[in-house]
Amino acid sequence: MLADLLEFQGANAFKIRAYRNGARVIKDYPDSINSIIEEDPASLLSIDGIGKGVAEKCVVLVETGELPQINEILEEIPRSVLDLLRIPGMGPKKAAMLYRELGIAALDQLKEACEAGVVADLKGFGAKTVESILAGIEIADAANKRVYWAKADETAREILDHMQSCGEIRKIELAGSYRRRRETVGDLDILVVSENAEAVMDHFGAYHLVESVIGRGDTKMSVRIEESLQVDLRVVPAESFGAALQYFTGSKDHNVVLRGLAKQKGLKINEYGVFKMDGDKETYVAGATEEEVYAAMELPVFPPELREARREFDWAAEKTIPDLIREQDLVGDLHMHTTATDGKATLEEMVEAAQARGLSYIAITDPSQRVSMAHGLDADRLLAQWREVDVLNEKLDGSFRILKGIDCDILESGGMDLPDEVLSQGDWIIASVHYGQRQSREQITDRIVGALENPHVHIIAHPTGRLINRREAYEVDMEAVMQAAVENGKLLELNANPARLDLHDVHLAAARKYQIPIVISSDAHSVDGLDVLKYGVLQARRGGLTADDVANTKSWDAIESILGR
Ligand code: DGT
Ligand code: CA
Ligand code: CA
Repeated sequence: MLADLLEFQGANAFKIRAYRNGARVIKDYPDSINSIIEEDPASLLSIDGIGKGVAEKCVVLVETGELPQINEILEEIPRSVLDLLRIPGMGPKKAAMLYRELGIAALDQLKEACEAGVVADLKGFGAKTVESILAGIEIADAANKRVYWAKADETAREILDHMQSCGEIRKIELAGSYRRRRETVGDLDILVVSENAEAVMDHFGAYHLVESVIGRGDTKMSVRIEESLQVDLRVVPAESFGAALQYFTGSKDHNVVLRGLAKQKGLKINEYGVFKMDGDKETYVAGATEEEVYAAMELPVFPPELREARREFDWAAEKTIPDLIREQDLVGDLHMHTTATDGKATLEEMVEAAQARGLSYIAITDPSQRVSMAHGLDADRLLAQWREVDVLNEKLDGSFRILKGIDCDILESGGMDLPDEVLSQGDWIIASVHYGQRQSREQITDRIVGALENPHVHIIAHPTGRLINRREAYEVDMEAVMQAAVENGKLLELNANPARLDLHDVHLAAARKYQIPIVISSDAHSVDGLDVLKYGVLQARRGGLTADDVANTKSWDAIESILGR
């Protein structure tokens, strides 16, 4: 990155080449630069292709996590110019020209300029170049995006499936943010134990979705697969497998804390193992399994979802690591649409599908009239649907329960989209913000708090309104919302849709502290839509929630008593 920025600025060509070579050497070097620097920074110089300047910068970077020189350059030019360099065929020189001549510093500006025809007039650009830039922007855009965990999971399973047919693999495991169940994944990290790394890497490269091989060394290989997801594969020795799994699962912050704790104990921990330090002498004490690695540190094996250096080390010290909720704990689903509005399945079909999935109750919650795009329900249509529900419940005769619900819009001006005397006849009233998302923090907070104070409302759905990779959350004072939920005995939703997962982990942890019951909901718009509940459970685990913290692990009767009925 430094090399690119320097070239962008027009610095000395030798200097640029030194940094670029250095970066490549480090990337391909079999040992991690971190551990080399930890042991003996001077030995960096013995690596071919690394000179004094590069070595010094490596030490600063590893020790402080940043480079002053990069920070200085970034004060002069916006960081977004680096996105331009992700366009295939766009080098720093061309990017610099776009920046100097046209003030273009970001992908969307470049796209506009190309479409307006001003780029084609630049020296050395022309119509053909513009065409390939436009195609390249699409690719760069996609590469910028982290993929939804659900999507990464599909890919991960397919790759594992493919790798099963390689006879040379003794162990295989996915690490990284994928294993921590983060809502989005930057790249996949696979670890393998094998006596034959070459065969494993050949097999990996032969996977049919591999678009290109980014790099291949003796034990490490990176590929790009369809739609730009990168997958890193590392072959590690059996005695280091647990240490590598721990290290590459991360998070980085979790590992930083862990290394500090190791030092205090006279130990060293890295991707090869846990070592007892005695002066210069180090003795391997653990590394084959993750259990053994954490045990050597006198720590429990943290569920990967908790490894973000938030509360997990405190919990370990207090022996209060929460017993995290599991998918099979959920017994009901309290948010879904039907063909009455924009859903694809009828009320009956949703009931059958929920029964087939082992649930014992659902709430039918089509959107209210203000949500005109979804053909939302007015009072008459809603009451008609609720009569249908009564009839169906009669037929089900207690074997399954359908709750009369609605996802009622919280109006832009505040207040609910349907009158109280209608809402009071329902079993389960959701309130949520669909419009006016650009209002001030104060306005939106007031609207939501107002809904929580309405005696007929039970829960706020997708409380921050974010759509991952597509739309930022609206401005809202979540603490005020949580306080209002506590004061009024209301619940909050964790929407399990992979694009929402809202509330997020930090909010969920806060809700747990406030003892606000969370409901994990599918917000299904079809029968298949019910299957997303599992992603909500993973997000709940990241927030440290137990089954007891989540209302729809309990019977409907128990939820009624939470609601004070
Ligand atoms: P991602 O891929 O951006 O969604 O996030 P991760 O967490 O999978 O990050 P990634 O793929 O860069 O690296 C995987 C893990 O390897 C990371 O969680 C922790 C570990 N790791 C990588 N680089 C470093 C590092 O420089 N220092 C430390 N302590 N750990 C690192
Ligand atoms: Ca990763
Ligand atoms: Ca990686």
